[in-house]
Amino acid sequence: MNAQHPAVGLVMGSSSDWDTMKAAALILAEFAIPFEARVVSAHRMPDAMFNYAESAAARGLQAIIAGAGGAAHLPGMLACKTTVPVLGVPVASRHLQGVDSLHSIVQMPKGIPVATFAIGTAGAANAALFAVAMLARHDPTLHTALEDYRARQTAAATAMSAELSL
Ligand code: RP5
Repeated sequence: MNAQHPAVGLVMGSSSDWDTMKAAALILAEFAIPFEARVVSAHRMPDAMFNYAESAAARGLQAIIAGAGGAAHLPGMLACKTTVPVLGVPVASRHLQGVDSLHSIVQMPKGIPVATFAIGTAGAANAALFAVAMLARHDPTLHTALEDYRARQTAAATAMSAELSL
């Protein structure tokens, strides 16, 4: 992978989504995946959103992780304009705690898929891990790193039994 050219686009509807989407950025950084992070608001900058989607493939993006809250149209509208896989992250909203975001992202019409993850930081981290898994299919070094990540997770969970004391 070329460190100068992002392989993953990490976009969000507002800088207020960054606290959540940072969980994806941390995973991508951990795996040394070149990525870019941008605010691309579906409602406040629709022309920029379409331009981002339309240029994604030519710029070499292999996945777009898109997070938004409330009327979370960003992932779906990006997916309408590109065949680069879009991974949608519902950001927890103030009034409906992200159930609105989840429904907005997951209920895509047949023909335009958005891979939809859990609400909040777990979803953001898992979207990044999913992107890592996609890239690892053609990158043996990355595949080994992902296997190691899983092994460390298993070891940490296995060690948890020792914490169960009265
Ligand atoms: C959405 O509206 C954004 O994705 C964000 O989750 C939500 C609130 O945005 P701000 O009002 O904080 O900018 O478009």
